[in-house]
Amino acid sequence: MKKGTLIRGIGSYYTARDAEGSCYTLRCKKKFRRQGISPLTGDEVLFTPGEGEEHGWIEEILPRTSVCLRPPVANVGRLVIVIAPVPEPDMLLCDRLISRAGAQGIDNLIAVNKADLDADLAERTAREYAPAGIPVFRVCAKTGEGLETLKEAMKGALCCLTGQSGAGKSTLLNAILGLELETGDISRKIQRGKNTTRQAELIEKDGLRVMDTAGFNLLEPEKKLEPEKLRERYPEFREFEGACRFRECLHDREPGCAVQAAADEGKIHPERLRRYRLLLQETREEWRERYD
Ligand SMILES: Nc1nc2c(ncn2[C@@H]2O[C@H](COP(=O)(O)OP(=O)(O)O)[C@@H](O)[C@H]2O)c(=O)[nH]1
Ligand SMILES: [Mg+2]
Ligand SMILES: [Zn+2]
Repeated sequence: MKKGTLIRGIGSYYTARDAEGSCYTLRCKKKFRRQGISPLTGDEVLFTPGEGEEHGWIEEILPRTSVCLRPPVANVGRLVIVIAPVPEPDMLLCDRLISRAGAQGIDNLIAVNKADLDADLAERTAREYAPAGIPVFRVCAKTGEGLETLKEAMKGALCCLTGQSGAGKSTLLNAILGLELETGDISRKIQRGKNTTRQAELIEKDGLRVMDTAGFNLLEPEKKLEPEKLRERYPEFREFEGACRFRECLHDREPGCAVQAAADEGKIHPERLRRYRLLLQETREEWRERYD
C-alpha cells in the first residue's frame, strides 16, 4: 500500500499524489459508503495503485485535522481571509470566520488586498487584530506589492482562501502561484452554469499547498455553540479572563468587566469587542433555537 494526498475528485474518481509527486487515479471502496464517509480533497489516504491503465483503490482515509463543508475539503490548516476596500469589508464575517476556524484548530491570517485603492486599510485592520495575534498583510494583486511576504506566511500549512466575493481571492492566487483561475467577470460565471461546477483542487507549487477554491461558506453555521464558549475564541481576552467582577462574566457590559476595562485602556480593540457582542447576541439566539 502507498500513502498520498487526494488532490482532486471528479465523480467517483479521485487523484492521489504521493510524496514523490507521482499521481494515481483511484476509486473508493464500498465500505466507506456503508460507513457514510466520502473522501475529500485534502485527505491523506492509504491506497493500492492500479496495474497499468487500471485505477487503484483507496483503502483507508487517515484521521482529519479539520473538515470544511462548502467547499468540501479536509485538513485545511490555515485560512487566508481576504478583504479589500471594495467591496466594503464585512468585519463581522471576518470575526465569524476566525472564530469558527479557531474552533477547528485552523489558524488564520488576513490579507488586505487592493492596496492601490486604499493604502491605509491594512494598517487599520492590523491594529484591530494585533491584540489577538492574528497576522495582517498588506497586498496588492494588481501591482504585486506584498505578495512574496504573503507567500512566505502561507508556507507550512494547507491553505484555503476565503472572504467576500470580489475581494480578489482568485486574482491573488493567480498572482502568487502563476495560475489562471477564473476571476472577476460575474456574467461569465453565470453563463458557465451549474452543470460545470468544479470541485476543489489542491495545488502544490513553490513550497505552497493551497486549495484552488475559495469558499464564502467555508465553515458551516453553528447552532450548537454555547454562548459561554464564544469568549474562549478571542485570544485577546485570554489574559483578562477570571479578572472580571463576576466569574461567569460574558463581557457583555456586566459591571466590573475586565475585558471592557482592557478595551478602555487600548489593550483590546473596541471594534473587536463591539463585534464580539453582536456575535454573542447571535449565538444566544441560535442556542435558544438549537432544537428547532
Ligand atoms: N484595483 C484592484 N483590483 C483588484 C485587485 N485584485 C483583484 N482586483 C479586481 O477585483 C475583482 C474581483 O476579483 P476576483 O479575484 O475575481 O475576486 P474573488 O471573487 O474574491 O475571487 C476583479 O475585477 C479583479 O480584477 C487589486 O489588487 N487592485
Ligand atoms: Mg474567485
Ligand atoms: Zn467581563
